[in-house]
Amino acid sequence: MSFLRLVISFCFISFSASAQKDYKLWLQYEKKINAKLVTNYLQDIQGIVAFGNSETLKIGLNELDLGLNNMLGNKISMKSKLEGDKNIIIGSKESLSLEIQKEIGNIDQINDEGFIIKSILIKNKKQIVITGKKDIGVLYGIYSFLRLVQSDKSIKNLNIADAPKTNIRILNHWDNLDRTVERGYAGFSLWNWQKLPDFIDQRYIDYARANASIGINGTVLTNVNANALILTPQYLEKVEALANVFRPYGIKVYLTARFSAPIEIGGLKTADPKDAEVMNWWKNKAAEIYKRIPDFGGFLVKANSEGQPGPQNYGRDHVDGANMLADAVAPFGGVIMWRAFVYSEHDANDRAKQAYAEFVPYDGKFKENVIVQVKNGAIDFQPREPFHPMFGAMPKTPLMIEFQITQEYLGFSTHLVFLPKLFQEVLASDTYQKGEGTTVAKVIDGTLNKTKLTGIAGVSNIGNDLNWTGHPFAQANWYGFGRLAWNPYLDAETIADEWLRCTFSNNENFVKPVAAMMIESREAVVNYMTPLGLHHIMDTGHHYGPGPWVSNLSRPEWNPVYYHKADKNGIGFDRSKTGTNATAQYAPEIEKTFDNLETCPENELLWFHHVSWDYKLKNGQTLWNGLALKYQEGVNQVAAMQNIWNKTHKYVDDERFKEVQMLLEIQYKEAKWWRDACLLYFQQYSEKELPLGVEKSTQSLDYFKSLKFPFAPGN
Ligand code: GCV
Repeated sequence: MSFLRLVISFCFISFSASAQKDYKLWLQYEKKINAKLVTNYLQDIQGIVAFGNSETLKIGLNELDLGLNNMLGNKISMKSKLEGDKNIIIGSKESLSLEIQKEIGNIDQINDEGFIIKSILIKNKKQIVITGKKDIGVLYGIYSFLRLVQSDKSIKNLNIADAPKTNIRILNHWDNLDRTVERGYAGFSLWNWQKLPDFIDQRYIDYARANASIGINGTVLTNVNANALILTPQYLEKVEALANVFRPYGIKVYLTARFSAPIEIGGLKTADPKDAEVMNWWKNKAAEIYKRIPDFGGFLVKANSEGQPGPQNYGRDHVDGANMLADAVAPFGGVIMWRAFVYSEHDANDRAKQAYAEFVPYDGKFKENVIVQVKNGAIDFQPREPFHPMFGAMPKTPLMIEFQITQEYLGFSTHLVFLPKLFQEVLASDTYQKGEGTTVAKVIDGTLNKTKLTGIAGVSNIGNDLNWTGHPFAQANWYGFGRLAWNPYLDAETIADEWLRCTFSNNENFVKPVAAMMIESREAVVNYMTPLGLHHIMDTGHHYGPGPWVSNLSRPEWNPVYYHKADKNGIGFDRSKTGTNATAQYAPEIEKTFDNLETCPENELLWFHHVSWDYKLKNGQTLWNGLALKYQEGVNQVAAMQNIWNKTHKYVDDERFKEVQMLLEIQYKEAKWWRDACLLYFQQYSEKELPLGVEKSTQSLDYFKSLKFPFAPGN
């Protein structure tokens, strides 16, 4: 072999080894080199015995085999019978012997997707049983067990019963049929429509596996800005192929329904939901889909929002539209997820108030297989938003929350921002719907209003990039979303700890500081982009980088100036009683807190109030100084993140270490860009000097205004 070829092949080998790590997500199953640990595990496991032979169980069995033998060094054998001692027994409860069933205890403490992992004695021999009511529960139990081993947790005397708290735990892909992804920053869509249905990309299987490992059980394959073609036989055949891949992993396929599809692909003259032909068209379409995909989940619909067609085009309302579709899928057990993301160019009202104003009067009017999908906040996936007031106001309607995992407004896949911190903040917010402690989590998991249909949706950050999500740490947002959809009461710290151990290393010297860095990263992005309740001041269209000066867009509420309202007197959007009175959409306890300048949480101050530049913050600083210092704090936080990461090289493979290092360098530069551009712009109104400790910009405001990003991704 020539020297050059040797070098090339060496580079290729080292690239692929590292790239594989990037690709393997949190399912690394690294070999455990700590001999004591390995011995401890092997004292408890020698073999795996499976009862049952469904595809789902086979997947679980293979996963245990792969995971344990990778981690413990090929010491675990698969057995066909329960013999010897120290086995892991897997199977649904009813497939197990009565003797084992008796040891498991009460299976009714879990639901159909739940699992029990228990150390038991059978004929005086130690066994670990992983069981559930159904095989999908067993599979979830297996992933949970493997997570314990991956993160060096003890597996002695196990007695775990766990079950998802929501029914629909779903990714929303904003993937177009040409494979571009709206707001996608990790390459193109995974769905290769041209090669489907005959070519099954290994990626589909790996995608399903990753989702199952965190309990995600649904996927909407297509963009909410929908294309009716997906409902034609040509595409449904391809959807069917994907559904077949995902089924054994417990994942149902859903599609977005373009409301005007009866016209566009059905040849009808109208899409009026009260028209008999239209109703019939959807009924037939549903029957056609269910014939191919008997467990099809249903439709997600964006109607009369941002130019999408909907029932209002025919003088009907959201209830008419949703219920008509609900009737079409009801005979097959399907669900309609109807989005409440609406605001109108014809409504001069505060955009933040419009969805509530439109939907709350419909409370109790939707059919029982409709769930209304509400974004976490009333504007649009900002670095920080107060929880959406609809969560406190529709007790008779199932509401599911929609989070955005893809970082449209949070630095794309370039910035490291750990989103479970944001998700947790919203889920833990108290709506006071039925007094203190009635949190958003309790609304959406159905415990508050005894809602049967429950769900959590996350706008996916997945694409065909080698590492799936663009930024290695954006994988943690996919992971964290799944974990919170399973259990909306989990805390971000636990999730960061789990993810780091499974993805990188169990070494405490790595996990502790890096987990702290992840936790801090959310507040950092708020500080350097939109501190103190500022929002939607990103540049136009693509939403990357600052654009507080933008004021020339056709719809007022698309302009950042609409949101920050900076002038000589101060800054912020007055949504209190003296302003748009959006505060009145919250329960009285919350309304009072937000409405009063003195009690409004400072991190949401400028969301609810127009505040004078000289207003005194709790720390004694004037608003102007406080704002400037927050921007600087954001920059300093990113510098601190860099310091932490730079010390991790010995725990992380070269490639991922360098990827993150480079990305953090960009993030640092861009945090300064945000600080400088925003402060120079707002300074025109405050007419005040920067306080001590805030660095001065080396560029002019005109320079920042001149920056253009014509080919920004995801737009
Ligand atoms: C899919 C925001 C985004 C749009 C997105 C929309 C929505 O406006 O910028 O890209 O459209 O939200 O959630 O429907």
